[in-house]
Amino acid sequence: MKTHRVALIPGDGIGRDVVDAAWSVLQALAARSGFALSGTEFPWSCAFYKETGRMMPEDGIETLRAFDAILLGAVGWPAEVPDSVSLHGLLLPIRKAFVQYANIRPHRLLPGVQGPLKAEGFDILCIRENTEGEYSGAGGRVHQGLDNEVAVETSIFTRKGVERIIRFGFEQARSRRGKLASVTKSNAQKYSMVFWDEITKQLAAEYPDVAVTSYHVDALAARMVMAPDSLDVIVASNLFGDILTDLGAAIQGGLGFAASANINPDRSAPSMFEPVHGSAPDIAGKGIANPMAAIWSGAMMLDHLGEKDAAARVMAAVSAVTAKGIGTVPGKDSTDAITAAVIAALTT
Ligand code: GGG
Repeated sequence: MKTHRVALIPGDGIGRDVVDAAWSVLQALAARSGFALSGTEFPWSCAFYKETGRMMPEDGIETLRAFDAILLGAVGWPAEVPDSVSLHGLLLPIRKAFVQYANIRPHRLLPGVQGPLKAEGFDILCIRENTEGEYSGAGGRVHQGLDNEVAVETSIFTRKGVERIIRFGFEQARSRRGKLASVTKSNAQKYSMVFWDEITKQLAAEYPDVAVTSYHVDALAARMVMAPDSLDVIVASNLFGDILTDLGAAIQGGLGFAASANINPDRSAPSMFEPVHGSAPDIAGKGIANPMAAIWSGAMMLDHLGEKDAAARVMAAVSAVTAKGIGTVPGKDSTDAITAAVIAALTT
């Protein structure tokens, strides 16, 4: 029987609750399917940072390389550890080291979930560039604490990085409804974003079957609210993708439903699966975190591992549960109750 080796990083806050939930759903499914999942847990988190001064050990990346996939909960919190430390000490190095350049974030309304808009057919796939751009970590500060203090943060856009993510967007659009929205702010940012627009145009010639439109990010955000049905696949830079997918999450009923996959399309290293949400300190430990985003991320992991039927079964179970109104209203059902309902739905 095939065994998939998964590194589990619950992280901080509700990360623990939602990874436990997703893992029990995946295990329940594996037991009924023809594969096994072995999980190895790593305590890398802000608590780990407080003990060791690092978000993960020096050889953390090499340790993870041995796995088929990574399932991560959330990072950030408690507040003594700056958010920039948790992000730049764990999440971003994993995405960069394993060339997980495509962050795939599906936004659609699950049955029974009431989003804030009347957008019943809402179904957008956001492809976020995940290894460079505005989150490159290049910059510095001088004259700290003085009146003339300066902070500089440089966005890095490479031809290789931009080409591969836009190409990925075209491929996704081709496999869906054939529409691609390429997002920039090239009227204001005249180097990197103009470069992005140029590459979009160049690649468009290779995809005559895909209708591509370049949008400014502000106009695209408005379109997501006013005319969501006009959109199919969105491809955006690291920062713009991060922001637009919180908007997408809101439209799909909240961050509790927003799943994501950090994919290494070449499969030269493990990919990582994580809910879009953060550690949600306000509800941490209360047992009411919505595990749907983590369970959906787990389904994306199964799909990536080649267990396509199993992935579809997880999503069918999730849909059956939300269709009954379970897990659709924040805080109404406990994490455990939602998880148990999804597991029960796997067998029916
Ligand atoms: N689920 C992972 C997590 O904690 N996300 C919070 C966050 O701020 N992520 C930023 C990013 O995805 O780049």
